[in-house]
Amino acid sequence: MKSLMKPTFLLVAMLALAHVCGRAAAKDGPEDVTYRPDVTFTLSTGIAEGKLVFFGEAGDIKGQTNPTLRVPAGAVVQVNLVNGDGAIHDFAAPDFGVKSDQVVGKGASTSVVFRAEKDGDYFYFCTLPGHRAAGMEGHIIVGAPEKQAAEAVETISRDPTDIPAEVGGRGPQHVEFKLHTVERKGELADGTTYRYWTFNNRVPGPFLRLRVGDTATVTLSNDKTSTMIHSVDMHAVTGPGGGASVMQVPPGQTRSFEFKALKPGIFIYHCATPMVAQHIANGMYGMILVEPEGGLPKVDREFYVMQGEMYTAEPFHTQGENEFSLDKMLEEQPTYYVLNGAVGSLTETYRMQAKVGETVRIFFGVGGPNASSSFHVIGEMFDRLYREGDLVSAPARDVQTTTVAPGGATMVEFKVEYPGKYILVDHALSRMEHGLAGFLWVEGDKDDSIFKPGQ
Ligand SMILES: [Cu+2]
Repeated sequence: MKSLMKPTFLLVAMLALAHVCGRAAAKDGPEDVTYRPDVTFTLSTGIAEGKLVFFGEAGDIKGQTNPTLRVPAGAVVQVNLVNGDGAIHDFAAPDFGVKSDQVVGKGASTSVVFRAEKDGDYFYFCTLPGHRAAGMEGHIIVGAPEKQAAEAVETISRDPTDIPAEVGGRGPQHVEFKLHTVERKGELADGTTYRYWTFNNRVPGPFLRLRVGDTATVTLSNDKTSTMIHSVDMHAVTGPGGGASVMQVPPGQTRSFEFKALKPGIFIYHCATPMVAQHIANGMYGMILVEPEGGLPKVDREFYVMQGEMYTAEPFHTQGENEFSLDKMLEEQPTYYVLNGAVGSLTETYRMQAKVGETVRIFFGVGGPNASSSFHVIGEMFDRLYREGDLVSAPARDVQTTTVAPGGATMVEFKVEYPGKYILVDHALSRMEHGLAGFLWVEGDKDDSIFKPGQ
């Protein structure tokens, strides 16, 4: 038993030692049990949904992945770990000073014992390199901890299907876009909150849609609770600052400007108030689509996805409210990479879905502020790639991965031919461990001629 023996955990260590002796004795005779755990959990290791996980093996947690272990304060807790997959794993809960032996080989097992001294929400995980990041992590909740996450925080994530109807074949007209800048708390990751700056309460901001030749009035009202001036620079606008030169709006005020959409394309807009990178990092970006004359080709599904980076003073996935880090931003060292504003937006909060045989279109933009994306959908190719958001030239065909610059966007289309889960990634894949992923679920019949699992 490789318990990390801090003095405060002496009792725990003694219990653990007693446990080891008990186990050793059991081989030769009746087990001399010198402690009695108040609660026992059995976990096994395995793979679920493409992640490494712990499974609950018995009792209330049976069948759950990375089950939350709930124990009364003061309880003596035993955790048994069974190797279910043949790789090497262990179980650690550093807040209780415990780390198990490694379980090597399928069926190997070990156990740890500790006393859950203090109310709270703690982590357990596997300490093998990369295993925690790959999914082997769960919570130990002792007693009735202060409800850290009890305060309901409305999601900050933009629904990827929140897209206005296509323009189609209509003639030019006048349109109105209303933006409202709001600074508000949002959930950045499970149990992690952050004070975002938003257009219309969500990240990214609203998807704006018009056609070439349209004139548009853009009105921006900055909420009276804001602490900052905010503005908007639209890359679809021809004119000083993309509008930002006349749109620096103090809290509680409203400004507007009018522009004519001279060029078709899929464009980014963002706040352009100093320090601009900070306003973008905090969530102030969105997309504006200027459709070409006659509209876009017909597709069955459209999705609105934007990548951004977040810079927090605290390490990745620190519980509670996290603060912006200017140093990390200036050094371009993001703590998080996210799609649609938060970790899990497109894997848990919203479900992107299509049916076999349908054609999917993704408007993909990078708010940044700094990192380019190597956009890729695992298990698919882009049948048509409108490079750099160019909707005039013929699209590129059958492309695997495309580079999208900060302040840039692309449009991709592909038919989905086989059911399953297709993962949207930035193929700089370390970023997946910083939160970046999205799922496209495809439902329908399997076609063995396209894909067929072997034995
Ligand atoms: Cu701003």
